[in-house]
Amino acid sequence: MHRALQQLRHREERELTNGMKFTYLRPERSTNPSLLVEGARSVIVGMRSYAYDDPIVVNDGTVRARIARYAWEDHYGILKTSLTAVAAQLRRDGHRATVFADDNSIVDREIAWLAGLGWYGRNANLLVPGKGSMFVIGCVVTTADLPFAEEVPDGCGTCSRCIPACPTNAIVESGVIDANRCLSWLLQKPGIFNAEYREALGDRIYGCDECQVVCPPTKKFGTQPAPETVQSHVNVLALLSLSDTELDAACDRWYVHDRDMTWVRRNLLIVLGNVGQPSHSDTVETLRRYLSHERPELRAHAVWAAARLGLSHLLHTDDPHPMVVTELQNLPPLRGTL
Ligand code: B12
Ligand code: SF4
Ligand code: SF4
Repeated sequence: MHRALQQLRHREERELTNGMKFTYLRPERSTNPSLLVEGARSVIVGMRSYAYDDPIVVNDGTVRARIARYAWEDHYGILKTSLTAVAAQLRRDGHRATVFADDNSIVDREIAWLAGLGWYGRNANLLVPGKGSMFVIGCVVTTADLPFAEEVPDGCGTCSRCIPACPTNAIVESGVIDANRCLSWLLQKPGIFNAEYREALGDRIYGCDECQVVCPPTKKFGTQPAPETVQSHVNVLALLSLSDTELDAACDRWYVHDRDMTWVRRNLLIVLGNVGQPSHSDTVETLRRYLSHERPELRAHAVWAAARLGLSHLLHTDDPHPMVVTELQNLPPLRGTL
């Protein structure tokens, strides 16, 4: 995994990581499976498809926010259960075996690439030939001696559709994402959401699928009907009215920094500014509440949302907090689609 280690360091040097920790926290460890399991000889990689068709969503006038497909259900949990069965069998056969899936212990795509499961797309995702990239990845690191896999050749060819399709131009080179711009990271990063990318966020509340939904090999293959239990959208105003405990339970599958619900509320306020309706009394009441919220980060994003919806008369122009003052001095233009 020498290439992955080099890339992790290189991206830090180029300031493309924007505070991400994940596999960047301990690069030597996340690129060396033998540090995870003593005497490791092989890694078995498993992938689970999340390429569901769009579920039917009835337009009942509620303000909805979109969840990226990988989070429509607990794909990691399901994958881990399967890999745990593989690990249990390896242990019965006398080997050591430990399961890892999206837990930052190992660079999952690189291990899947080494296992011959796919190629790296220009959108940085690992694509399975004939099935595309909508897969989550997990693995079992084991002391069992298993045969080497063969490398899958590049399948992008002359295509480069994902690059201009990214709403924030975050694909800065083939296979390289700038986390300063990637909406998927900006939604997870704590603090003020960079104003430059708030409009581009649209109605996304968790993750972003744009560079995958335009990808011909991903679009063309591998779709399957979504089970009725998946959650593809959330109700913005309903979530904004919940207590922290209720909101935490409503988004328990999402990665939220320190489980601090401020960041989920912040994202919901931006979506409200992007797709909410100023004529709805619920929208006005919600913004009123957040413009007086005790957290200045939330007052700041409520200022942005209210101004974008043409509700500037709600603003407290005398709010002294520097975060809010900055927003008041840089109000966005009225949303074009009102
Ligand atoms: C940090 C992280 C993120 C960050 C940064 C993503 C990034 N591309 O760097 C953020 C939060 C933005 C993110 C977003 C997403 N992520 Co993410 N993320 C991770 C995490 C935790 C670590 C990734 C990592 O270590 N990157 C390090 C860099 C160095 O690796 P890389 O970007 O893949 O770089 C490789 C290529 O550049 C390649 N390469 C080198 N030279 C060249 C040259 C060419 C020409 C090419 C094409 C490639 C290439 O080699 C590098 C590695 O050696 C992993 C889980 C894990 N533990 O690994 C999940 C993971 C990568 N994410 C995943 C998913 C599903 C997503 C999203 C689709 C979720 C969403 N819908 O929003 C998006 C996709 C964004 C994108 N286009 O990459 C899956 C990917 C599955 C797959 N099929 O590829 C993973 C593996 C989680 C999992 N276990 O399933 N993610
Ligand atoms: S996930 Fe979205 S923002 Fe990030 S690179 Fe892909 S299209 Fe761009
Ligand atoms: S859109 Fe084209 S270039 Fe981008 S990952 Fe898919 S096949 Fe590769």
